[in-house]
Amino acid sequence: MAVLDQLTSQQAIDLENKYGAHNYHPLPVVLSKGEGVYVWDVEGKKYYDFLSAYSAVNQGHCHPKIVGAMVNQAQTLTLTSRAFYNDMLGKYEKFATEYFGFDKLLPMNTGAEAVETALKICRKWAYEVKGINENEAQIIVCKNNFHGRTTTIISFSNDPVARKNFGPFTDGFIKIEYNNLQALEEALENNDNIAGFMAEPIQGEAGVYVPSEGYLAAAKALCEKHNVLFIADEVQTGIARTGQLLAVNHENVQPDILILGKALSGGAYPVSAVLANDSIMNVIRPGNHGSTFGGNPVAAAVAIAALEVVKDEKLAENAERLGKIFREELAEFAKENELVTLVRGKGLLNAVVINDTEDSSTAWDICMKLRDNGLLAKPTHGNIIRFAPPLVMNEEQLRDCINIIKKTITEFKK
Ligand code: IF1
Repeated sequence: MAVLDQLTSQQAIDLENKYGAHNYHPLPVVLSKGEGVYVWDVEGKKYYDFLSAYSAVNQGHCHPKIVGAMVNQAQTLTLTSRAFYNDMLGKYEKFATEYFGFDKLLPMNTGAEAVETALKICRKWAYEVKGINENEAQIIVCKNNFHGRTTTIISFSNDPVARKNFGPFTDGFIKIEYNNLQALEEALENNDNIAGFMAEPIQGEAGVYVPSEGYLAAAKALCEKHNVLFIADEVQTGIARTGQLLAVNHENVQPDILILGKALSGGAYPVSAVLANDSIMNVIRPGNHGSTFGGNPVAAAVAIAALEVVKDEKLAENAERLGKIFREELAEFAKENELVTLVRGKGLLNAVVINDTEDSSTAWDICMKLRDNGLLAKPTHGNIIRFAPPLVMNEEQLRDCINIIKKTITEFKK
């Protein structure tokens, strides 16, 4: 078999099983083409993509403007490293800082790298600006968080599968209950070593947990009261996914540090970023931090195009409108179907809770039937199915998908 020979789905799966690390358990479907809200498997079957690569493909698969920008830059200059300047990075930094309303941007590649970068900036600010004694800074995080897979990030995870046998772990983190302002206040009171509070505006992996109205604004106010930085991890909730450009915009909250990734590139290329104002970002000086690919010309060109698409095509407004239809329809359906407990979410980041135990295979089995019926989705934890289509979906397509979901669950036999 020549390396680029056409494969059957089973051949592709067998190759991955034999030659690839088993760090995932994918749904058994082998995709070979994507366009807008659709993907096709190697046998040519067409599906609606209702995961959007975990909200990285908000602008739809292979968006022509984003791919065009990527191809054009890739044929011109791909990578200089930051040992030299390049003509794209400054343009991107100006564009993106004005787009999100911050003084500066530190460019990275993956979400986890951006989270790690934000934690480093927060700690350095704590020592050099707030005046906490070196190596004593504490950062508050939320239980059931998901911020990535590095050793420091899993140090403050409580997911045993993500943590076991990866120790020893990084110190300096305090875990509190999500959506609990009293817990945050207690953690902040009588502790002068708190540098920051990092949270997902909606906990995605935990099962699309939307906090109470006002939680984010109150949390930011508590951080201000205690001279602590509020760090918003918008890697999954950002870039119009929840019906606003950023999920924090629902409460008019401007975080002290903003973390972006995933759809910052529309899923075309690894692009992430950390944004902050000068009083915070200027603690970073030459030699403190970096990355070979961080801020490369292709990432810059792709991110500018991806962000322009969000505004040009009014993706936040579309997500807000279609998300409401999705939740209304599925909530109505839940009343008449005992398999669906509830639906929750914001914009087009939604989840359906299946009426079975966490360790049951029901949610997975439903996703397998959804696949057979031409819609791809995957459970987050146990009995929760995340539904997150590209934000370019139109109402007709959404209603077609709602019908597929209803039909599949109605016909489902455990
Ligand atoms: C996997 C989860 C989602 C994220 C938030 C940072 C990162 C992520 C809020 C790190 C990444 C991805 C990672 C991917 C599956 C997916 C995921 F299921 F893992 F939790 F979306 F919910 N902050 N989330 O959601 O960004 O380094 O991956 O670019 O690791 O299985 P990354």
